[in-house]
Amino acid sequence: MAERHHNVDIDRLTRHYRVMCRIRAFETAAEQAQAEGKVGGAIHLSIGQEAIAAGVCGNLRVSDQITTTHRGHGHCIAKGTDPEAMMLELFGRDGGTCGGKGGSMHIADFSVGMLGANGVVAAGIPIAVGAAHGARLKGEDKVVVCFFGDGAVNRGPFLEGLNWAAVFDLPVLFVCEANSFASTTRSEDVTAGPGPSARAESLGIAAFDVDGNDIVAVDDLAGELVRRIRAGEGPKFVTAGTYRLKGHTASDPAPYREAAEVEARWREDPIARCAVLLTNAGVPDTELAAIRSEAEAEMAATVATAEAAPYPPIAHAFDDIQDVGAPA
Ligand SMILES: Cc1ncc(C[n+]2csc(CCOP(=O)(O)OP(=O)(O)O)c2C)c(N)n1
Repeated sequence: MAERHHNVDIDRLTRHYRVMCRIRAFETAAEQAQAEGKVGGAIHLSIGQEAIAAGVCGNLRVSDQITTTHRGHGHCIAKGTDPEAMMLELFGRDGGTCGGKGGSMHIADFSVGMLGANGVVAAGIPIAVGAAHGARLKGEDKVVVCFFGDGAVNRGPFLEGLNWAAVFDLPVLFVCEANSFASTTRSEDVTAGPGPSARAESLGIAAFDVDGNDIVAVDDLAGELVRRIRAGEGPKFVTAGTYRLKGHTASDPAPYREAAEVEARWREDPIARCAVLLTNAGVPDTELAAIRSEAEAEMAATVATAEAAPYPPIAHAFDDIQDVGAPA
């Protein structure tokens, strides 16, 4: 496979490779655990989209913040959330990121600036903008990254959030993961006009398109935009082209698309492309294989821990729940 990058920073790219392999291994382990009936509820896999999470979050500080979606495992791991706490959460066990009461779509870890996954499409957008506005009011030096899918651009909060960020010049990087699908629908069939970036530009937000399966391109662009946002240039927008290699949920066989299409897109697997770059730069295959097997062992251990862990104590069932009072 021909790759166009030659001046590779091997250490940096190896770090990205490791992050991507850890995301892939976590999701493969979670997929397997769900197939075995060990994980309840829907899980949405970001397999094939790992370069966006790794390339963007690799440019953030722990004090920076992100919001993500129902398809958020990769963003959590790339931002530094502990995969063991995530797996405990998927299994509904004590010690999970939300005490085992939230599941895959509600993983949150404020300790590393992960403000939350969100099952409501586009709902993370105003949360990210609000976090950025809060940081501005408190005088904090913080960049907030908002990840969402190409289906989210057709919901109202997209317009509201982008408009607010532009009006107040807030430090937000919007990252649209254009994986070609919104559930069982092709995004292009339900999206008017030239696409997500044009919508951002119509509000005066500088927007950039990038190959989201090219880790070096994502890293370079995110690095530049995070620097510019931190320097006070206001919000920026990225449309990262990618492809959802798995079904909408882990249990969706995706009969609405041809197997040949999916097979062709597997040839653009961002992890395999990254491995080619590292190999061409002289990194031995044994080193890459070791990174992959370490990631697999790490995630297998999280499954073992989760299976053995207790469920949350019944006494905590009503903890962390908003008390809105009894109905009148
Ligand atoms: C407000 C709202 N409408 C509909 C749904 C059902 N739903 C869940 S995921 C999804 C598709 C989202 O597509 P996209 O934003 O592109 O993200 P992707 O799943 O591709 O990562 C839909 C319609 C929802 N969760 N929330």
